[in-house]
This record gives sequence, C-alpha cells and structure tokens, in this order.
Amino acid sequence: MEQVYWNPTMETMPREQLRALQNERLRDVVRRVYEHVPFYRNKMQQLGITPNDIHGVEDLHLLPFTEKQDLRNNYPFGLFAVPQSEIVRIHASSGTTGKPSVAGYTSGDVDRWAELMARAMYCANVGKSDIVQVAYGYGLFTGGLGAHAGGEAVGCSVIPTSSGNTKRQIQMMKDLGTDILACTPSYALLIADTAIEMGYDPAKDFKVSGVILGAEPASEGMRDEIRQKLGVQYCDVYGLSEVMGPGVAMECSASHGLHVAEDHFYPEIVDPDTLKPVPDGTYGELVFTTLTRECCPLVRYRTRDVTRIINEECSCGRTHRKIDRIIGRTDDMMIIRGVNVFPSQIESVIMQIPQISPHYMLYIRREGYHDTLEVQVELVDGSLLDSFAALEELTATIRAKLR
Ligand code: DLL
Repeated sequence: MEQVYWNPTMETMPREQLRALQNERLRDVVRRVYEHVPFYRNKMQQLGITPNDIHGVEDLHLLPFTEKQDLRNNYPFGLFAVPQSEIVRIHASSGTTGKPSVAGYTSGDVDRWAELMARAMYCANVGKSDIVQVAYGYGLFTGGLGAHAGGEAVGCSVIPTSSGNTKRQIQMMKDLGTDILACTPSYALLIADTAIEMGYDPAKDFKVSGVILGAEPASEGMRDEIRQKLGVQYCDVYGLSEVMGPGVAMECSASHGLHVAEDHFYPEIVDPDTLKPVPDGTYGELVFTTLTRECCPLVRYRTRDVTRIINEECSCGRTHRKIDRIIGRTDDMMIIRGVNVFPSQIESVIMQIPQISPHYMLYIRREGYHDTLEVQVELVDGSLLDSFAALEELTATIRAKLR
C-alpha cells in the first residue's frame, strides 16, 4: 500500500534538518519557561544557568528534570506559562494523592494536538472516508477529545460513543459500519468478547478494519488476540496528559515501534537510578521536553514509563525516531482498565475512615484481560465483625469513598 503522511514535510524531514528545528525550538522553550514560569527560573538559577547556556539538545543535560511531584507542588496552575485568558481547555489526570495533575491548552496547543492525532490516524491508514468510533472516555481524560479532534481533522465521520455501554457500542459498530475503533486495549477486548457472546463473529460480521489503542500497556499476546478476534490492523498510540494527551508517539503500519512526534517532543531515555542517558536500544525511563507547548511547556519531564529507543530507519519513510512498546513503570502507578491509580491515592482515602487501620493490601486480578482491583483492609475494632449490618454499612462507605 502506498504510504501517505498527514504532514510529509515534518514527518519525513531529513534528520539533520530536524535536529536544527529541535535546537531552535528548544532554545525558544527554555527562554519561555525562564521568563514565565518561576518554578523553572528558580531551578535554573539554583543550577547557575540561563537560557543563553542552552544552544541545542546537546545541552539538555544541563537542565533540571521535572517530576509529577513538581506539578502537584504547583497545583493547579503554577507551571502554566500563559495568562488564563489564553487558555481554551483544561484536562486533568490522576495524581499520586488526591490531587490530579492539571494540563491547560491554548488554541495553538489544541490545534497542534489535533494535527498530531491526525498524523496518528494516517499512521493507521485512516482516511477521510472512514467512520471512526471513539470509545475512549470523553471528559477530563484526554483520550476521547484527543482522538475525536484527530478524526475530525482528517475529515472522518467520528462517532463519539465514549466508553461504557458496551452492547450499544457493538450495535453502533454493526449498524453504522464503523471502520476504525479507538479505545483502550482492554476495552477493545471486552467489546470483542461481548460481541462474540451476542452471537457475532466480529472479524467477519463487522466492517471494522483497524484499531487505535492506547492509554495502557498491552502485551504481544493481547495485541494478537485483538487482531485475531476483531480481524483488524493494530495501531498503538501513546501519550500522557501532562505532555499533551494521545498522539505523542504512534505506531505506523510498516513495522514495530512508535514514532515520537519529534518536532514537538524531544525524547530521552535515562537510567532511573543515575538519571544519566542510556545508549539507544537500552531500556530506561522515558523523559520528554516539550518543544512547542504554549500553556504547559515541560523541561525533561520524567514520564516514569519504561521503554527504549529503536534507532533504525523505518520503511514507512518517517524519519522520527521510534520508541518500543511501553513495558512498565519506574513508580508504583497501576493502570486499571485505562485509569491511572496510585496506591497512595487509595491510602489517602483509607486514612480518612476511622473504623479501619492504615494497613491495606491491593490485589489486581486479571480475568482474561479484564483487570479488577480488590482492596483488603483491617478493622480497628474487631467487634464490628459481630454485626453484619454494621459491616455492610462500613463496606459500602469504603467503596463509595474509593470510587
Ligand atoms: O492515557 C493519554 C492517552 C489516551 C494515550 C488515549 C493513548 C490513548 P494519562 O491518563 O495521563 O494519559 O496516562 C498516561 O498512560 O504515562 C503510560 O503509563 C500510560 N499509557 C499511555 N499510552 C500508552 C500506551 C493517557 N500506548 C500514562 N502503552 C502513560 C502503554 C500507555 N501505556
């Protein structure tokens, strides 16, 4: 099949030219954060550097890292580089405790995001005449609106089903003739399994030919099962709300690995213990410097995701470097059905309930590819065990608070 690009100039730019563009954009972003974000100015002053010391990506090592905790310490808007009047959208994702990390977007940020998701759609061979069903959640989570904007930019017919109501999703897929399904891998499998239960053979009875899946890890086995049950081409899309949302990196149909949109995000892989860069091909923690974000520029943001750079020419013709599938995290974040969950969030809820002690166990179980999380807690006063009604009431309270 002939390869098509959404933005051929950028996606196939010769590497030397791309490096020059990255250097120019890096100088600009460093100057912007220095001038507009006190957090970065203070950090740089402590390190004795100014924007004049940063000439290009070879100087990145001079700059400080940014951590999720820094976002939390500056909650909600402390790392924003533009006045509120410039912000047209706010998203949020779960933080390590009760407070989420908040990301703002200028209209330029929203436009660039739509472009990057349109590139992702083209990577998956999606075109104007395709019907795209977006079954990522719409709302504070970036999946729904991100995929939606990309589909509309391409000119597809987008069906914003959002997540949930699986039987209705399946009916839409069948009746409207969905070509492309965008959702989390675990939800794609649930859709496939539910359709099978309803008596369909999705690979034969549905028109769907491709999936754009992300927001959580999927093993090779899971990817195969999705390919086979739905009869589709699989495209992995990666992103995180702090850095933009889906579309930071995307898998092309040519070969293994996800192209990072390197004209907008500069990737580094570092050893999580020493924080020193590791050679290409070695697994480590993925770190991003945003090169074009206006509202929330981030310098050397530690994603905590573990992957490696695949430094090989890709037969699709895109010149942007690829990362491998995400294989894990360097912190304790769990992703349960696409939702990021930190044990510390659960702990902060448990601590508020006087009848239970702060000791708890978390059990993640996987039935098929469907994750469930069980929280086991200890009673402070064992006599509660004598009253079934009191125990039921406490369980209901804990469940409601956790939810
Ligand atoms: O999950 C953005 C997104 C939406 C990406 C839809 C792809 C599709 P957050 O909620 O901030 O943003 O969660 C980001 O999810 O640091 C990874 O740990 C994980 N993640 C995202 N995409 C992938 C992927 C969205 N393709 C966190 N493979 C990230 C594995 C992924 N893990």
